[in-house]
Amino acid sequence: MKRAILALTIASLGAGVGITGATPADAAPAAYCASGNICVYNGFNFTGSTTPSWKCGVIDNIGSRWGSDQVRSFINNQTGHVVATFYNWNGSNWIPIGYSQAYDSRPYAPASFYNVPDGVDGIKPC
Ligand SMILES: [Ca+2]
Repeated sequence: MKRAILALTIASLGAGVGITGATPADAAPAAYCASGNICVYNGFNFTGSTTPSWKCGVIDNIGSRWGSDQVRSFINNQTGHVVATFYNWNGSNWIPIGYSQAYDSRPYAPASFYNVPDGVDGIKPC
């Protein structure tokens, strides 16, 4: 039991160091999203870690590489006023839960996108 508590404490300390000890290389430029992409962030105001999606007609499973239910802000920097669709994976199907028409920049994503199991797991950029 003592060992388990110690391991938990070390893990917690490690997480704290990761948050407070970010190097310049870890810090993404604020609100940068390359043209043609929709970029989601796990922090509000385009902070935290980010991942881009860009392939039209394909649901990009961001949950598999970046995480699920944590889209707190996003920038849709695509062209031509295309509409991106945000999806939740309900265990057997992709369910659309939100849309964004380019250009669109949301420092605060809808509350239904994060911290809930039905939050965003995938994005079809266009
Ligand atoms: Ca989800």
